[in-house]
Parts: sequence; C-alpha cells; structure tokens
Amino acid sequence: CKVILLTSLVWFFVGVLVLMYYTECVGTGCCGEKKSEDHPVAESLKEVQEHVVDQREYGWNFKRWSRAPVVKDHPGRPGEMGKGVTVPDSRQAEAKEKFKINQFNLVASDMISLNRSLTDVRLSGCKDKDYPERLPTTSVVIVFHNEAWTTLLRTVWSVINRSPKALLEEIILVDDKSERDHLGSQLEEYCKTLPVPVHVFRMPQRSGLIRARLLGAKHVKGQVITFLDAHCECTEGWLEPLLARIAENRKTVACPIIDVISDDSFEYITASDMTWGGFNWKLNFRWYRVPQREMQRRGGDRTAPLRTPTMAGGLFSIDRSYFYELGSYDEGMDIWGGENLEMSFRVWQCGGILEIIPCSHVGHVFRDKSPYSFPGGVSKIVLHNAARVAEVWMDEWREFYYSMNPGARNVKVGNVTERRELRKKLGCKSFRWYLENVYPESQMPLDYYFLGEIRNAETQNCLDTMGRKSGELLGVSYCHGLGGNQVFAYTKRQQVMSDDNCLDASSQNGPVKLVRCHGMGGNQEWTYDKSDRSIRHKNTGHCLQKPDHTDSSKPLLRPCDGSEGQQWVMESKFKW
Ligand code: UD2
Ligand code: MN
Repeated sequence: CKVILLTSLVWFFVGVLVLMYYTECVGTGCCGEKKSEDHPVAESLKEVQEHVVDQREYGWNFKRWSRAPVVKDHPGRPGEMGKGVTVPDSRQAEAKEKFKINQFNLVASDMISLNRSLTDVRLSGCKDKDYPERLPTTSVVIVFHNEAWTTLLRTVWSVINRSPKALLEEIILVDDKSERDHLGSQLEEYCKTLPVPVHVFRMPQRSGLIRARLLGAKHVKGQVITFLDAHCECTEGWLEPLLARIAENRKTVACPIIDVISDDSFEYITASDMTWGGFNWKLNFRWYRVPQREMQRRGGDRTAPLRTPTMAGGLFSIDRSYFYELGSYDEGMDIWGGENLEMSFRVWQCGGILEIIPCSHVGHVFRDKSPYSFPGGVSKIVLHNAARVAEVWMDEWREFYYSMNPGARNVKVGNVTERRELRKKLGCKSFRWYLENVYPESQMPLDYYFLGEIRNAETQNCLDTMGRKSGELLGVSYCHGLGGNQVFAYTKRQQVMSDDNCLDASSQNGPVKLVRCHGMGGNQEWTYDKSDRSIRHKNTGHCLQKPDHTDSSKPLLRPCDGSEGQQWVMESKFKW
C-alpha cells in the first residue's frame, strides 16, 4: 500500500510541475522575455561580435515550423506564382487612368487573387534551416492611408497564409484617416470573416505613418511587433527567421529582404541579398553593395544575418518591450520620411543591432511617386523630419545634411529636447562611434579637412556637380553660396567628394568626372596644397584648372604651373 501511495504521490508532483511549466509558458506567450534574461545582452558592438549565441548550448529544441497549408494555385487566375499580369488592350486606358490613384497599376492588382501563390524565393540553404521550437509570438501592424483594397488585403492574406499559426498573435490595421469608401465599415466586416484576429483602429485625424504606427503598437498583444507596409506580400518562411533572431537577442531589430513587386505588372521580383541600407548627405535612404568586410564577418555565408547600417523602414520586427525601452518613434515627425534613419541610428548608437535576415523575404510595391497629399508640402515635411534626425543623432555630421539641403536651414525642427534627453538617458554613443564601428564605408567621411564650396582664384567660379550622376562630368559655375551642388568635402583620405560621388580622373589630361567614391585612392586621390592652393591629382601629378574657352563649364586637368587658374580657394561661406 505504502509503495503504491508513494509512487502516486511522486507522479502527482511530477504532474503538478509539468502543469506549472506549461501554464507559465502559455502565460508569457512562450518565453521570449524569459529567454532574454538568460542572455546577458552585450552592450558594445565588439562585445556583441564576440557574443556568439549557440542556442543548442541552452538546450533549445529546433524544428522545421509548419504553417497552415499554403493556399493552392487558383488555376487560370492571373498573377499566380508571383507572375506579372498583362492588362488586356480593352482595359489599357482604364489602367492608365487608375494608375494615378495609388501610383501603381490598380487594374492589374485587382485582376490578381487576394491570396495568390508565390514561389519560394529563398536560397536553398534557408529552406533546410530549423528554428527554435519556442519562439515569441508577434502582432503584425500595418498602417495605411488611402490604400487600395486588393493590395491591403493581399498583404493581410499573405501574412495569414505564410505565418505559422502559433506565432501570429493578431494583425492590427491602422487607418490613417483614409478617404476611400472601401476602407470604411466594410473593412471591419471583412476582417471578421478572417481566420486570424484582425483588428482595425482608426486615427481621428491624418497623422502620418509614424503616429499611426505608434497607435497600432499600443494595442499589440504579441511579444514582438512586426511592421509591414500596406502593399506587401510575405513569402514562404518569412517569419520564423525574424523571430528567431529576436529570441536570441532581444535587442536585435530584424528586417526581411525587401523584394520588388512591380508597380505595373505586379510581378514578384527577388531582390539582391548583396545590398544593405545606407544614406546620402541629403539623408535619403539608399541601397548600397554589401562590402567585403561584412561578407567576411559572415564567413561568406549568404544565409547568415547581415548587419546593416540603416533600414528602409517599412518592414521589420522588434521586441515589443525593447521598442519602448528604445524610445519607440519620434512623435515630432510628420506624415512620412526620416523615421527609418532615426530608428537605425538610435538602434546602433544605443546598444542594439540592426540586421537584414536573408532567409526572410517580403515583397513590396515600390513606387516612383507618392500618391497622397503632404499637408504643408512634401519638402517641408521631409526636411523637417530629416532635420530632427540630424539634430538629435548626427552631431557635427549634421552639417553635411544642411549644406547639401540649404532649404533645410529655414525649416523649423520643432522641439528636440525630449529626444536628446532620451539619447542621454540611454547612454547612447556618438555618431563618430557609429561611423567608425558600424558604417566605415559611409558617404559621410569620418575625418575631413573641409566642407564647403571650392572657388577658382582667377574666375571666382565654383566647382559644381550640376546635379549630375556618377560617371558624368564635373562642372563649374557662378558661385551662389547656397551649398547644394556646390558643396564638396576634402577628406583625410584625400578625396574631393560631393555626396556619394568623388572627383575622378583616369587619364593625364582628364576629363574630371564624378564617380561613385570607392575609398581606395587611385583615380580619386587628390592633394590640396594650402600654400599654393593647387588641387593635384595624385596618379597623374596634374592639377585641376579652370575651364578654357572651348567649354566654360568643364574644369580641366593640366600640368601644374602655379597659374591663378589652377588656384582653388577652400573657405567656407556657410555659418555653422
Ligand atoms: C519607405 C518605407 C516606409 C517608410 C518610408 C519613410 C519600405 C518598404 N517602405 O517608403 O515604410 O519607412 O520609407 O517614411 O521600407 N502611410 C500612412 N499615412 C501617411 C503616409 C503613409 O499611414 O500619411 C502609410 C502608407 O499607406 C504605407 C506606409 O505608411 O502603408 C508607408 O508609406 P509608403 O508606402 O508611401 O512609403 P514607401 O514605401 O515609399
Ligand atoms: Mn510602401
């Protein structure tokens, strides 16, 4: 009797323990926060780099996550398997007209099923990867203003169809005061029919994507917030790799590779996994080629997470509590623009990590133009947002922004005290630290002697990019003193640069071109001699000279002779 009693007691306790374990797990939505406590979060990048997390050490089990069966092909429907569609001739005129509404081909989008199939675009190495059995759950937040019905709902369906059910807490839609009938109560009605909780929240007034996202984030129940634009399509296996990275280190902000959905045919086009995010002097986000340095750090493994200096902004996952700890978003930013760089700088400077996860692919309809109104004017809003980024995060490098965008000096930045205090409170590092450690390839030089206009002593004209692109000729024109195309930096690496282009000459007598800076000297190395004011091309030994009569806007490269036409004044006219 005693033996039976004892064994049943033991079994009873085992049962209680198992029960306790599971309720705890369910209570925390499956352990994301707990895990973060287990991992001492590395503070500096160096520490992070050395902090190799092998989950197997922690006894985590791995598995291949399954999802609800992917919705089958709709045979005969256009656009299946991510193919592009052709609008029939009879509807071309309509398509042209409707393009203006959203700045994409609405007729084409409407021809495609809301849950069209896509191909599995991942690298083969990604398809074999297992992820931890216990991952944090996520809420997907999608904000929109006047979005088309089919693009919005196709985004929603692609999340539903291609996310493991257990990981998707809910989808949160935030309407930024749209003015479209189809986005009214009909949307709530439709959402009720969906197999996943989809909540709709509405901004009382047009506020822009930043504040709309903040409203969405407030309602998030999942442990991770995943933001998406309202015209995306998630592909097979997009979610697990993002969440797995955050489970390993909750200070990771994880972005998918953003593929291209054609704004014309809606064809799904895979983007390169060899690009990362950067920015130029105007503080526009730009894609650049991943440098060899980062490829080496990843051991040449193209499926390994890529540390990116900045993110595009629309598509990323972030631990919910970390989002707030890090200062969520700058509420002083309006409508559109700048918040992506703000968050990128903040993440890196304040101890986080920003990554592109190459095994996660999400398509996005890229457009040439913005379809909606910008109350008060586009440039005013965009310059205002960017100036806030510069003022709070960029220290002396803000001057690159101001000198490149002279208009920005007249735009009010508003109150940035709170954001500066946040920077202090979080003990964030300087922009120099960011440039040195995260983005040494940046278009903003780390060390430079001069930033301003370069004036010819004889003609009093200034070097001018004339707004030309890489590969085109350098120009010269009347000095207007406003910066912009007449701003150049003379760097410690002996480049004469304007934004991401450098003065470049490949033969003895020129021509002198603007070429994308490569940072390797060669044709882009110049020495400025302060005493004789010459700008000498290192490779050829020739000097930059004022244009001759054949073309008054084309500076020349000629043997150095000390003449006045070869003297260039580097003295700044701008106040800073
Ligand atoms: C990119 C980002 C976008 C955002 C933006 C800079 C990607 C793929 N997209 O531009 O997310 O970071 O850069 O700010 O990385 N919206 C509103 N209210 C507005 C304006 C826009 O809710 O007043 C919504 C809009 O419907 C869309 C989202 O915000 O769902 C992003 O706007 P976008 O698609 O015009 O931005 P995009 O892709 O050009
Ligand atoms: Mn977008």
